[in-house]
Amino acid sequence: AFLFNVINHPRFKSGQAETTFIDNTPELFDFPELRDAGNKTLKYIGEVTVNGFPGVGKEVKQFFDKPKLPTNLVKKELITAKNILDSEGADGVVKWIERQENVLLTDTTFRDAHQSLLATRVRTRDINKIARYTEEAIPELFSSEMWGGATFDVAYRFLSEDPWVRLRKLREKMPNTLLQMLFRGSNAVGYQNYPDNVIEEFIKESARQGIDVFRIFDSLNWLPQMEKSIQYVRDSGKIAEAAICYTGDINDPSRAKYNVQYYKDMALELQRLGAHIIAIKDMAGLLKPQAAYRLISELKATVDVPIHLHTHDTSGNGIITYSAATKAGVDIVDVAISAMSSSTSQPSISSLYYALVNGERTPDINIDNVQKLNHYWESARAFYHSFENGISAPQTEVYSHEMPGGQYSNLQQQAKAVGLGEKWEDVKKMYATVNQMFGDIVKVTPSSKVVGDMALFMVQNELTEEDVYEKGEDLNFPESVVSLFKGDLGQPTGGFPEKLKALVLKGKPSIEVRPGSLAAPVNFEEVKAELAALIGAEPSHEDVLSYLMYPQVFLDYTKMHNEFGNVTLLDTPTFFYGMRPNETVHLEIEKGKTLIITLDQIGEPNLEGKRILFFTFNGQRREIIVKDSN
Ligand code: 3PY
Ligand code: ZN
Repeated sequence: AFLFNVINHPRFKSGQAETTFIDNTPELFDFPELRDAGNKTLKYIGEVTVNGFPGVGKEVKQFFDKPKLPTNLVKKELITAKNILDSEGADGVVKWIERQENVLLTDTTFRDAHQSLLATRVRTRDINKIARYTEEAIPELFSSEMWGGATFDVAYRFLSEDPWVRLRKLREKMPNTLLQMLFRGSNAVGYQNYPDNVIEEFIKESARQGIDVFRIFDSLNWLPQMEKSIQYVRDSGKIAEAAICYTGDINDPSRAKYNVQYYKDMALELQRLGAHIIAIKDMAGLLKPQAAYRLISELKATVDVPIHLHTHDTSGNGIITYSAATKAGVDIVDVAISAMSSSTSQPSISSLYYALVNGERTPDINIDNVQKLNHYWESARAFYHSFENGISAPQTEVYSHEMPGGQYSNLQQQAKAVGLGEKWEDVKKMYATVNQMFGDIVKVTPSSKVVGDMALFMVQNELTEEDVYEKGEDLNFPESVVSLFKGDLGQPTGGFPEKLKALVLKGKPSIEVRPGSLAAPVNFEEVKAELAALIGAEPSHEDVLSYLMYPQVFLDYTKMHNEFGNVTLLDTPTFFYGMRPNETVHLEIEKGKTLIITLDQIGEPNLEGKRILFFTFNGQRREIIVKDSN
């Protein structure tokens, strides 16, 4: 209809239409769909302006710098890892990695960095804008980690955007970069176990839409939970990177459960199961420099596949750890653009470069190009200041509580929500106690969440470890704890402590087999029909997969989308903080098609607390009524 209005417009027909014709001719928007889309957008802006963004609350919108896109990047023609995958397959990439003399890099800026610093809130829009430049600036990257982990859930739940769209956009913008995702083994991108055919379909669809490297882990390092995923990735012709979660300290004799042999044995098993690459996933940042040197040396001598190291810089030791690992022969390490690095995120790409420059195995990157990307992120990060986790200095305490980088701020929020904000120090200590009570387990999503839930439960009810053993029969343990001890997340190394297990389960049955082996396969056609009935439209295959992962979250997202339209087009400050009176924002809905919105005035609330917001929308007056819930 829009195009029809354009071509039938007298000025267009007369051949006088200039390029700004659409912008300058507001009556073009005078038809139902656009008016409707416009009203939905105004409704969203009105809602956020008056009531604030959920979880952030009402905030006066600041003046933000516009993130500057890089100019004059030094371009380099080369055959990238992605080109090798496309021409020679996954085994070709493995051989390519082995031929490299310098340490290779994965850039986590688009995934783990913001998951660990900004509660995963970075929007597709801000990633998409810098994506093409990132590929141009650092074509030497092994990969860009840009999907999976918490990004999937958060996109739908808090950003009202479709994570699949993010994947497709980045695939288009970065055709020559390996795109990498974090995959929670049998938990896919969720917090529970899914039937095998859901895992298989999810991997196939992700591969089809653009994922090249799947980093697969299990939250208890239990191999049966990883085996199928590795196979499905191999079957898709993509790279299966199997991860070993790192916990404890291989150089600390009091943590003998997770000694070097433990990691070597697991690496050998993963190689046997078909891993193209083995990752050491140090999700909390516990791998100390000397331990890194030892671990990487021993692994390199044990397995034939490349080793990829992932850490978090929480303790401030990240660069030293990478430097030691590089000396020991690690093939790839995970870094982030400086402005999105350090603290609970990955170490900085630039710091690592300078730590290794003029020496051995210096990463092959153009540091000036990287600096230009950094300028963009310095400004873009400011948009998200409300989601900062408040950690601005190294925290060596992580060596005691062992909380993953991505969990810290989440658990802090959870603690506040149940009134334990003041007792945060106690919660952290209790987290370490619970870990020991559970038998010293690997703590990463979702097992880390269970440890966190139990710690909150104990602090809230003022229970010590002894109290739990004494009064356990009368205690109503959190749902997630019962589920863990039932075996729903699989089996930890050495099994569960029997005494606690009996108190938690209170006679309920438990399993020791792989939960997925008991789950009936999903009938996709049936689920599709069910979903179609719920949303009143034909869902795509990826919608069905998303609905299977997160039924309620997906339905809520659909509802939001129907109510407020496509909010992903809004600039980020407007999305989070709404508009100031007399402010004008430009909304490019398609190339060359821009909506111009001015908030003229915010009316006083009436007796029911409703305010009228007066807008000018492409030259026309619009009024939106919003209930002020403050
Ligand atoms: C996730 O599963 O989201 C993680 O980042 C684990 O470290
Ligand atoms: Zn991580």
